[in-house]
Amino acid sequence: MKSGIVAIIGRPNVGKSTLLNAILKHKVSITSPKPQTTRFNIQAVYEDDRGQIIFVDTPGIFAQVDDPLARKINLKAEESFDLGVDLVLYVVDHTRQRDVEENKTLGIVRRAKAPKILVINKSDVKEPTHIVQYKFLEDEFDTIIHVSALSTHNMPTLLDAIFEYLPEKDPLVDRSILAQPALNMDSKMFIAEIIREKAFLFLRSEVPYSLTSITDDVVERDNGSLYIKARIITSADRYKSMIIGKNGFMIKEISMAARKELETATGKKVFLELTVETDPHWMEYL
Ligand SMILES: Nc1nc2c(ncn2[C@@H]2O[C@H](COP(=O)(O)OP(=O)(O)OP(=O)(O)O)[C@@H](O)[C@H]2O)c(=O)[nH]1
Ligand SMILES: [Mg+2]
Repeated sequence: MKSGIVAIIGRPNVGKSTLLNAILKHKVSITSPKPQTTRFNIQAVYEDDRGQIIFVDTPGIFAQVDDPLARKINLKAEESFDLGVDLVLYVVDHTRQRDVEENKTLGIVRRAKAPKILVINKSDVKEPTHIVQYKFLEDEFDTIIHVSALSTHNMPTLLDAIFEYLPEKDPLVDRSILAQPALNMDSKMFIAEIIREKAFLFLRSEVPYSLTSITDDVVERDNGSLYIKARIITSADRYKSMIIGKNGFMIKEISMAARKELETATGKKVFLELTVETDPHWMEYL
């Protein structure tokens, strides 16, 4: 039996969370076209007859740390190494140029003592490509694998390579007692994340970075439906009115998309009561 902890590292938006969901064939981590979607390390278990892998999806590392949220998220990515990782997946996006963020991320990856796999993501996109800028990495990494997390292309090859580098060890957790693969997220947190994902999708420019989301109540009613009460918390009133939108249009859109996804995930009818409030200090509680 093989087992171990595998950290997924890369600059924002390269597709780390999409990759984790693709490997697990289960959504545990939210994704969006905007950078800095993931805000905390998400741990999830994969298991088959070869053994057990605990994946840690990390927030993308970004160079500009001029606001408190960015600073905290950067620290979270580095904290994943404190878990004592057995393998690092360094994910790069060949469709984007290398930049200062990429160099900073590589610097962190280089500090890890574990074996490292270079995962070149978005292989479904042929143009534009900056693949030549990543060529120099080939000597540094134990293996290089081209994947498309979106189309799930090459996931079995990636899993084969991961198992190859993991140590012979007994499983770290008892997967049979877990209802789903996520280890450090309960259903309330997952619901809040789905709401935040929809906010990232529908809100423009800096608004998604001004907010967080909290689930207050999840009640299963006698008829089997779920009643969920949740809040979006934002740092300023001007953001609050943008999140609510004209005649409540925006909050309705976010709420409807979240409700639909939660209905699909749970197989239950969902009532979602979603409100918006202002708290300029929410980042301090993160
Ligand atoms: N075309 C294509 N798009 C992808 C692929 N993988 C991810 N994406 C897209 O890239 C964007 C970012 O994906 P995420 O998984 O949220 O990226 P991330 O690295 O987790 O980003 P942060 O959490 O912000 O660090 C999303 O719009 C994904 O749909 C891929 O293989 N091909
Ligand atoms: Mg992510």
